[in-house]
Amino acid sequence: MGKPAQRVAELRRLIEDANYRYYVLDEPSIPDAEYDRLLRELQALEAAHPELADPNSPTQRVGTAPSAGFAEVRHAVPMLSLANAFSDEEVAEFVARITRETGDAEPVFSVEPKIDGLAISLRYEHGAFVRGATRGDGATGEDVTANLRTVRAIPLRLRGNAPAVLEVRGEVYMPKAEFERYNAWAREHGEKTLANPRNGAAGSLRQLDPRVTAKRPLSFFAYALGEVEGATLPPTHSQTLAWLRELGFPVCPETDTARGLDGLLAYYRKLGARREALPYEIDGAVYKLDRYDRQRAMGFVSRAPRWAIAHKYPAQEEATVVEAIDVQVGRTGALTPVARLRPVQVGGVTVTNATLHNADQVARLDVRVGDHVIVRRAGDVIPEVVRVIPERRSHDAKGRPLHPPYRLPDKCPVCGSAVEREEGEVVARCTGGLYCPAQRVQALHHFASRRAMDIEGLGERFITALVEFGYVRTVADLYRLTVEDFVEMKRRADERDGTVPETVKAGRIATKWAENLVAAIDASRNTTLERLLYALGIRDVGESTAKTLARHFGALDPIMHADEETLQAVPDIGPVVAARIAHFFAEPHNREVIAALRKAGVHWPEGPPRRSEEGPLAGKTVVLTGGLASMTREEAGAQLEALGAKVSGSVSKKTSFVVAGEAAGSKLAKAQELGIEIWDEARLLAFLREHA
Ligand code: 9MJ
Repeated sequence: MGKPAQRVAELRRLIEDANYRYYVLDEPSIPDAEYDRLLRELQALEAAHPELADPNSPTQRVGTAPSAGFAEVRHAVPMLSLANAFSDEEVAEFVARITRETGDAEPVFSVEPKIDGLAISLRYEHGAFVRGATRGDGATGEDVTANLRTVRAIPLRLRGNAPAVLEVRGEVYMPKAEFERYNAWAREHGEKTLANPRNGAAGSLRQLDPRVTAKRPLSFFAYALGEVEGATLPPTHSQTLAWLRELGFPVCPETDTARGLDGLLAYYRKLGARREALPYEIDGAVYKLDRYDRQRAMGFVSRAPRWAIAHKYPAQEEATVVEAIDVQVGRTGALTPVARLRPVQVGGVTVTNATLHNADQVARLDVRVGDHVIVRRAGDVIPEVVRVIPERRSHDAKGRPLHPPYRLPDKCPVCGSAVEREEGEVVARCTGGLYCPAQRVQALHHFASRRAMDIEGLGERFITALVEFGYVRTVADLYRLTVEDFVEMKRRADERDGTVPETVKAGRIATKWAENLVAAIDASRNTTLERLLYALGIRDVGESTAKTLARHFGALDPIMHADEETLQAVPDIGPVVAARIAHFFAEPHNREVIAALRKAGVHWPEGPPRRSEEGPLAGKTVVLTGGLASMTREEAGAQLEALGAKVSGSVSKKTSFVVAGEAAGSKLAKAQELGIEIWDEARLLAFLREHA
């Protein structure tokens, strides 16, 4: 063997070993970066030496070229299905039957979670993975070898002494977290969501393009054998599972053994209590008579063994009827359509509402009032409608659906302000901003924050209480609050939370904090236009845009009256932000809040517009980096802006010059690399003096 061949073999072993430690032992051995490095080295070597290619190389897990379809595979040993038990009584009958027929008073069982995925069979010859197939009808399945190679939990080579032929059966599944992640991504990108992790696994394995499967985060647990040649099996199923683990197959860690009916029911309850916390979805517990000689004694009925049973948990999906579709408005103004349901038990909990996520999802599902739907509740995720049962939709005499397709309202159901949804955005939002009660806490919190109106001491806890008890509706109401209001608000909040302070119990009421708050609110009356603009919380109007607007227009009224075109003419304001600003000020509720702020005495200096076309630095973009001795960077920036410059935080080809102070780092290096003019502090000071 030449050197590359040796290294290739070594890399494959190292990578498969890391997979084994990660997926089977659950003890990651090397950092992801190291794993990626080994894989890249192997890829490079295989590319340079095509004669070393191997379909079972870990590099093949990224997926091969698409195929036209799946070949049929006949299972040498049929794949079994399990009989179900839906009650303790049915399990008791199962155990009694076994005791009666085997004479075993307290039989031992292998007890396993019933993983909700897709059953598959994996065939290994002399330790190498040669074929993988779906269960199909149990006798014949589909050849999905290329897709299964992409599932990292499935070993491509077995460890240790592998038999001549080994078929291993188990479940391919999509972990819950990956399922949620996938759906969040799909909703954001307008793609079809997966109904449940099981469909996620099934759909992924049915991809004709293995490269698509490779991107789906599937995993695998082994739980049964098919054909075996050249090995002597241990006498029990649980020992077989231990052997499979040694060979490199992940076995579900919740798997155990239990004795007699009591043992089975105790396992069922313990596993049920952990069901929601498990990282994969299960729909029951499986009990398998552990001893193979006893299994043979029990035999089969049709394709189901008489020595095993699946004890089901309450389903996580149920059918019910949509009685209405409402809209909830979140703290950021996002509108979420919610289905009001005919109450239904799902997984042991009564569900009356289910989220429809957003307008796109409603359109994709085509959910209408009156529809029969499947709702799903799993773990701590809010219940959701996963599909409509179309054949149960009601129609009128002419065969038309009784209800039209659902449309989101164009007015906010909470405050009546306009609803807008931007191009390319899935979320529709209320434009009520400051006025909308649903958005009050968030709007007030932002308004009071340090870089906005800077009301010291007015934190989220107080704001929430002020809103909940009705002391403030809009930001303007803050300016009417008295010391007495605050003291009373705090007393009510403490009473409600059961946290009455010792001082109050002792008959003393602290008021200093309230006086300080009222003083802080009063001080915030004296502000600047840019702070006010930022404080209003117009979406995408951050401090920098607020400053640009304030400088460009000089006063609030011209901004409030500017149309989108005028706003777009301002440097750095694009069409999206221009539209947001125009819509904000077009909303009568927002104008009322501004009028109320003025009336409450909030004021700011206004001046003539200062277009950046004016001044010696008009049209120049400047970056400040490093420390200056004579002033702060912010002060230097303000002086440069006063001369017409635009101050930016990052160096690019568009940068006119960089002011570099002490210990300037990467920005200076980048400027040097791009050949951009660099000023030291002395040059800056000279320039400022000259143009003062
Ligand atoms: C699942 N789905 O987790 C079996 N299964 O055994 C377990 N399925 C099974 N065992 C024989 N843990 C036929 C099916």
